[in-house]
Amino acid sequence: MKIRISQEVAYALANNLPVVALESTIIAHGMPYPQNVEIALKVEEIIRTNGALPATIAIIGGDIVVGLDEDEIEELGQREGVLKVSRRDLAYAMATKQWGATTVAATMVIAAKVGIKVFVTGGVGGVHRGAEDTFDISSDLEELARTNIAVVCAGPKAILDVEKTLEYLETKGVPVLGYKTDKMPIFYTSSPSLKVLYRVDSAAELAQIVNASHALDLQSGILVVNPIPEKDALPYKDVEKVIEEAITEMEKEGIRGKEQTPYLLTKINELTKGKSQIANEALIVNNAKLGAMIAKNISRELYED
Ligand code: PSU
Ligand code: MN
Repeated sequence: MKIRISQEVAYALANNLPVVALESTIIAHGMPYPQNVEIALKVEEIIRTNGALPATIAIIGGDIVVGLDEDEIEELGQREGVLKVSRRDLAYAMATKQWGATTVAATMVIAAKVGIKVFVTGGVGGVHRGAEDTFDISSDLEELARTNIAVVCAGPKAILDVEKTLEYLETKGVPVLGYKTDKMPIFYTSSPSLKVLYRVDSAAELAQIVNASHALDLQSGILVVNPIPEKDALPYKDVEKVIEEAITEMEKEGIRGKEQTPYLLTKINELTKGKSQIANEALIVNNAKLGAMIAKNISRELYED
């Protein structure tokens, strides 16, 4: 039972070079094979070409691995029975020597432990629609409240109750920073009515905010929301209709708990005839670029100070 950090990531961390953490639930449970592996590798490459080092995080035979290699990503993408690991599942997955794909929450825990300050994903979990009855609130939100790392995403997933998600983040003291936008991005699209907390127009400024948060030892995270590029976005009304249909189906089938998010993402992909998957790919690539730029600016400041 151990944490294995790849050689290049360990070197980069020891020398304050820019590193960007990546989650693995999106690989094992969020996208179909083989697109999941293609996208995971593409995202890594984009982070490299933008001057940072990617560190995909997962659990392999009980070991926490920071910086999966290509073969490991490939296996994670097609292996059966990979556990979806959030914070609560970490110790169990390690002790029972499982393969586990880490959610945003679990990836934040590990990334922060090894000293990574920037983490890129597609969309974060949040307060589910109907949470007033089900209490279904992703532990991603709780993790943002307790772990200091900047999470770059395209907003909360559109399947959620975004307004309640923002209220929750406000209560927990988590800033929601819009990259070059005032409007709240919600994954495949933007909210017509909800706003971000602050608009920030450069990666350099985002890096300063991350550094200030560490200087203060705030012990809570930062959510950077980066809108999907306009050309790849799906219209809000269409997305809403499809989501409502998918949720109705999910309720009919009695899907609950941690299965809900993977179920909905797959269903929406079916209902949009693959368009949501294409949007998902576009937004994560876009987030990877921004994450690398922020990480680079963080290292630069550390050197100059
Ligand atoms: N966004 C995606 N695909 C995903 C997820 C988010 O496009 O697979 C995953 C993330 O790993 C996130 C998790 O942490 O879904 C949230 O699951 P839940 O709602 O059960 O907490
Ligand atoms: Mn849940």
